[in-house]
Amino acid sequence: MVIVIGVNILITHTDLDGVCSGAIVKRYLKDDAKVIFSDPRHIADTLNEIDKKADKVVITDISLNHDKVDLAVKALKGIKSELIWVDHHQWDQHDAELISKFCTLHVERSPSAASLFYRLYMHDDLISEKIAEIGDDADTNTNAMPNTLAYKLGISHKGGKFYLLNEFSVGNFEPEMLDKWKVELKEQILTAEKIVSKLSVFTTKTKKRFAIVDMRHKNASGTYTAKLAAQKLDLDFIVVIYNCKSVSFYRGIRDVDLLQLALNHHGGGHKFACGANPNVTLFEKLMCRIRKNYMTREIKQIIDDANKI
Ligand SMILES: [Mn+2]
Repeated sequence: MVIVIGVNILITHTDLDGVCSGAIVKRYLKDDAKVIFSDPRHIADTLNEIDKKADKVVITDISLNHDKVDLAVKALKGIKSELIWVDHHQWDQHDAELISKFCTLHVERSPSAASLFYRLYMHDDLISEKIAEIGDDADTNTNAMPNTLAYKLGISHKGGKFYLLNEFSVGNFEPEMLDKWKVELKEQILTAEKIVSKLSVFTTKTKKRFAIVDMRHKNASGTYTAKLAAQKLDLDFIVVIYNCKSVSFYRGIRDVDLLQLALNHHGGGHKFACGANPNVTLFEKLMCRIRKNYMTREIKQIIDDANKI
């Protein structure tokens, strides 16, 4: 096991809101923090791997999967640090009550975890305000600010998350890499348009229109492609297959509550943007490697369930 040592430790989500949250936390911790990226499935393990005697530990933009609660509690019991956990996803109420016994837990509705942390701890800081604005734009998938999509692309590259978090934390919103990311973004937008032009539209039991977007082996953004599909094809929601173990659901141009579908398949998130973590057997894992569009049993089940929405 790798023990991560630091005076302060900051654990945040792997998406752009996570990067924005982390950048604000870094300012809050006066730049003195070791950064770790994690997610709801791995946070309990992450907590088990950090230095138990760090001064402060701050977690942002990460909810806790229900089946990892015991493991998380076990880790939290051993941590002697001051612990702050700020998140804007939907938590099981009982889980939240339990976890809040071991740390300062803020779970509140907010467009992004970045803006929630900003309001709670950094509301006098102008740079944090600007970072929080990017977090909101990114996590609501509005992408109306000029660089949001380019940032999203940038953090998908190796090292991109650490790089952008550090640049944001010192108030640099046009880092050197940005121009390169913008060029690549143009190509990805063309790819997304091609994918959308080939999609079929399905209709659920209650006459909701949806499409299945298979992003496996494609160089484009799933959220961007989903949004484009919704607009062009008048969709209520979109199912995006990222890989055999990760399927996400996004609201289209009307509101559909998709969270139950995610919860039924080992996932979580928000009502309008959430994800499932389907199980794969050893055989399926192998098949997913051999055949690029292989449909596992649980992914088929997810699509069946989506048809019933
Ligand atoms: Mn978020």
